[in-house]
Amino acid sequence: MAGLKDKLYSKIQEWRPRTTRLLKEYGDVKVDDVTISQIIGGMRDIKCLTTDISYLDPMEGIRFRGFTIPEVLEKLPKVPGSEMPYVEGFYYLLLTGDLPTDEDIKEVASEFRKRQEVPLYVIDILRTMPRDTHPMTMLSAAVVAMQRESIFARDYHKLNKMDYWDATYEDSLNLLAKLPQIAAYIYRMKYKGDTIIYPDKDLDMGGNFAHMMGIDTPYDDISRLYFILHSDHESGNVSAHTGHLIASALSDIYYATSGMINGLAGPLHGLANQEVLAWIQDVIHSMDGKIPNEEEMKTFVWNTLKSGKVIPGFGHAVLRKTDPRYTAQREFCLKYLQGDPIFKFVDLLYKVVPPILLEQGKAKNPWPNVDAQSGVIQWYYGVREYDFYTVMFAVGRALGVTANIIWGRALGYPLERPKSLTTEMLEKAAGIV
Ligand code: CMX
Repeated sequence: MAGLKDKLYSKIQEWRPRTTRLLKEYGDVKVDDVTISQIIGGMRDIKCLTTDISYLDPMEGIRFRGFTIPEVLEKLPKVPGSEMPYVEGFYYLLLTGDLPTDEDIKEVASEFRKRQEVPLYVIDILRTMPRDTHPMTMLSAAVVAMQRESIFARDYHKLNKMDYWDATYEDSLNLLAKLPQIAAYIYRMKYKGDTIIYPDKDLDMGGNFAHMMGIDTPYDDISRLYFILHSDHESGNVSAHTGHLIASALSDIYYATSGMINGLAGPLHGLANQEVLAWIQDVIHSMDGKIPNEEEMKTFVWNTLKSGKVIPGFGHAVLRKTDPRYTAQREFCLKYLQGDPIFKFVDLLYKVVPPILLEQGKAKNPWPNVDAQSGVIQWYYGVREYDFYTVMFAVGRALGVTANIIWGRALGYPLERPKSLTTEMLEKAAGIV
């Protein structure tokens, strides 16, 4: 058994009694009340999921295994000559809760390298799809097509429940190793005249992705940062929760990840990063290429709101302050993108949008989220096909979703099955019928 898997197994064994004890001895302890507005309103804030991979505080933002984003970026070992950590080391942290050594990272990188060859039939499927198919549809189709590779599905009838996590771990590593290549393949096939760049087995995950995209440094660091920042945001968001829900039926990692990708593809979730750039381009287009000044920008924001649309990249279901994933990317922009017109535009939005959302009085959180800033960096480094942005979000999100599913299986989380009530039952509960 390899080092990471050994370590993971010993962590699982340590953890299992905690979950068992909570369930057996304290199963009746009440954690939350549920109101009608929560039932009708998308289950906001109901405390009914558990994960140890990440925790989202409304004011502080995300912590991965207890570490804030600045801590993760500072403490994880860096790729030599780069400012950003290895994605491989970050995955080690998500899985085990421990910071990896250089040796640990080498081992994860070598596992990914061994497993990175994409089956030819996946390429055939992608090539058969009409080229104007959305890249998220292509990614989702590629992932679900690989379901036949699932070790968990193949061995399910032979497996002991206590060992489900092991086959799920194998499936996860097999899938994660291939995702950057599938994503870059979609990009080069769809937008770069089919000029495919094959992987360089000597590079780390982020470096290899940049290489296969055909974009020079510091795009390798951007890719590392991007995959890390987008990896996990607790379990309740649409993509993470979809992955968890599908996996709870003991569907394998391929089914769960494909479903996760479909949830991420919605404009209120991951697709917002594409929407931000599309919205900015619309504004610039309607100004004949000129960047609007502050007053003009305010008018555009109000016009968008008055037309009944949301301002993409702003607001959040949990956060109540500026998203630290936004801040981490903004810091990168301040260093590398000073003077870039689109960055100036986004910066102006940061100034203009929150007071307008506050004045409008609807959004509970007027501050920017991760999607407000990520497209700008991609645009600057030449990825101007903004419908591709969510694909990179999905590659990152797969790190968190798979880590959660492996742990869910290890701790024996059951089928998810909340209870529904009828409208009349709610009216009765409210005492109005
Ligand atoms: N622009 C305009 N109105 C907004 C808004 C925004 N950016 N954010 C919230 N609102 C509105 C909501 O549409 C809602 O209006 P109605 O009462 O008319 O339905 C009201 O304010 C209250 O919403 P909320 O409780 O503050 O926010 P939700 O939890 O319902 O939704 C989110 C959260 C992210 C979907 C919402 O803020 C939004 O639509 N933002 C823009 C899209 C976006 O950037 N999504 C990406 C989020 C990060 C990610 O998942 O990738």
